[in-house]
Amino acid sequence: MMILRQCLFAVLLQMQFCSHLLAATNNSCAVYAGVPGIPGHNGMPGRDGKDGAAGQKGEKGDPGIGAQGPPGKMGPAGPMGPKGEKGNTGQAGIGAQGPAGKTGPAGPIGPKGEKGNTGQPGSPADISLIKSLQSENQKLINRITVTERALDAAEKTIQKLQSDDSHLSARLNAIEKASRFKIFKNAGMKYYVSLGLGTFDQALDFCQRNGATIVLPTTEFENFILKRMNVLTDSTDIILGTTDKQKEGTFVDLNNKPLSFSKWGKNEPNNLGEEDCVVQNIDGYWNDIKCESKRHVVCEIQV
Ligand code: MFB
Ligand code: CA
Repeated sequence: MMILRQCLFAVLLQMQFCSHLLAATNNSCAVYAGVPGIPGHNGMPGRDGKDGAAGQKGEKGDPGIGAQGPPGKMGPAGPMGPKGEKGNTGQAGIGAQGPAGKTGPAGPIGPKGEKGNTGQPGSPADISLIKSLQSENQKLINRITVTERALDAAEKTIQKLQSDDSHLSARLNAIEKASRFKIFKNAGMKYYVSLGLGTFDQALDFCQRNGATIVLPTTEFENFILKRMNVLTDSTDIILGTTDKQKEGTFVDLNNKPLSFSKWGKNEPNNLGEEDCVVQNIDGYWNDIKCESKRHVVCEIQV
């Protein structure tokens, strides 16, 4: 550092000297070149210069020798090779003893044996004992036969009683249901119960809620019993369980089956002003009426 200062100082002095000289020149005296100074020390390294322009492409290098790469993937199986030569015949094997064979068929009947010796003489046969045993045996056979017939009859009786029991239970159940109503009548295997006035739809709902359905006579007898009930209920009409809502003029029961019985009044059904429901008049004949009309509701309970 010290040297640097000294150099700088020398330079400055020189510069000052020169400037005086120059000034003097202008004032007209001759000046000669001085003795060159001592070369200075190298200056500080300059800043890095900008990268130079890219050089020309170099010569191609010799091929490198890289590390051996990993083994490649297993290639696909090659085609089936040609069939090999036939092998030599092996040594004759000695297999384990096989399972016992099946029992063979029966052999032919052997020759007749020699006649046996004569047996000891038996005791004299007790004919009466044999007859008595035979009689007892027959009696037992007869009793067994009678017992079997009795069993068959008992079975049939039991089945009948069971059947009657189920019918009686059903009847009792029906009577219990029917007896909830102020008026009920027995019509063979049905009970008719009176419920008061309502429209067809109300009749459908009332009856179903009581485990029954709207009354529909299927015979003259049932129609007659219902007519008798009509009189009892001082009603003029009883709603029946049939309509032709689905197809005009085709009356079906509540299971959509065609009617097996009907008793239309004169000129009925006449669909007067769209009549799709049916009532039994007090005279027992049927008439189609409007379904929203209110008439007497009677349900039938099937036994
Ligand atoms: C008609 C009948 C109709 C109405 C009307 C009052 O018979 O067909 O259903 O009941 O009377 C005349
Ligand atoms: Ca009518």
